[in-house]
Amino acid sequence: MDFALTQEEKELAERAREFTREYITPRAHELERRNEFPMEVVQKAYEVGLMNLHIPEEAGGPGMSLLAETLVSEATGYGCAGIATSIMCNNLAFAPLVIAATIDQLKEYVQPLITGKKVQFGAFCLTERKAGSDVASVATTAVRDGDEYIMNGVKCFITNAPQASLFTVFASTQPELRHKGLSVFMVPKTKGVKIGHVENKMGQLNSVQSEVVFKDVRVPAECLVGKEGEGFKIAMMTLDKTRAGIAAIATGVAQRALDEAARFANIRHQFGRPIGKFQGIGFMLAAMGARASAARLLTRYAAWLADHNMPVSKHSAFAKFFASDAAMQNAIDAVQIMGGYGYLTEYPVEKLVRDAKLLQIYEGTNQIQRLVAGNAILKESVDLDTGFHVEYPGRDAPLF
Ligand code: COS
Repeated sequence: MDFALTQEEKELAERAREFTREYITPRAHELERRNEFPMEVVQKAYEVGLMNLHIPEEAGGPGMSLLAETLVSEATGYGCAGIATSIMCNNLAFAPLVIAATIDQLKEYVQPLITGKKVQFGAFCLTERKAGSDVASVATTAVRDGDEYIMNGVKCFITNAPQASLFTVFASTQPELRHKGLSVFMVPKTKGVKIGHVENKMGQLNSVQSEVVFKDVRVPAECLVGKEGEGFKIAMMTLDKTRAGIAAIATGVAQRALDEAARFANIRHQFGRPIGKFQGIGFMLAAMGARASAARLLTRYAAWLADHNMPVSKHSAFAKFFASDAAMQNAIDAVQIMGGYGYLTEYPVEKLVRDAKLLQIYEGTNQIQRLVAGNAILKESVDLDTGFHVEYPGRDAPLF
């Protein structure tokens, strides 16, 4: 595998890093204290071309790769995981549409949102109070009525919902069929769509999550994406791709924790020398560096597999759980290395701990990722007599 980035990817990554240095890192703490959606920063990210990268050219987007998106998410995640989530969330909202909508649907419903002067938002509405990990338990319904569907239900923990003008909603068209009865709809903000309770969180305060209430919403039948009953598979195919984006934000957090800890370990003197010169600290820095690098490699490999239309479930699960665990561990280690200073809110690392925790939870808990990866490994298991894979989904996929 060639690890070199293309010229376009290098330029994009540099633009994202510059943007982060100028607009995110210096303001992340101050914005966090306001505890509101960081609209000016996200608007700027939109203006400099860091959003909606995967929308195909035929629908007005740049048609870039998943790898390109991960470069932006790592760079912005380095500055602030919450702001990175706010910037990245359109990727999640629009991914099911890029996967399963027709070009005409994309042109009509997505293109106007990504080509204006003002940034606009989509929101991915899957989770409900009683349907988190267990997607098949979605209770929101969409009942066909002539050339419309009538939608009822309540979604929760929906990122960017208060800002959104288009909702990608997973609803049951045949509840008795459980996962085979789920369908996906594009729902513009219209009569009957209301924002409910806005969540108060421990971290990622620069991103906003809320309930979305659908009460007798009349959704035109043309807003059904794919066919009735395809919603569960579309959700899984979406998450297979977007989890690399979370892994990328996590890589940014893991790297930031390392950089802050290393800087401190160089300048903080105790017992007549920089504390980094003590093996106890040096070994911690080494492990933190290895974690950040491994997280980056797993993330880019997952994105590369998806970009080459190869099976990606297992590797996006690896990337998501490994990178977010790395972010969490590195953040905790950075606080430890910085001692009392690490625990103070005027230093950046306590925020990394609070932000990293959510990375282990959203877009599928790390336990769900291990379940997905474990199941994939069982399916690929090798017949010890012949040496052939029993059921290997990607014979052409290069081994990592
Ligand atoms: N791509 C395509 N199809 C997939 C798939 C994938 N990655 N994963 C599963 N499917 C298909 C299966 O092949 C199966 O198809 P059939 O019914 O035709 O046989 C169907 O989907 C059901 O699969 P499975 O039995 O594995 O589903 P489970 O209900 O056991 O759930 C998990 C599987 C737990 C992995 C899934 O529900 C999940 O990812 N949950 C986490 C959801 C999540 O991330 N929530 C966070 C909120 S989103 S921000």
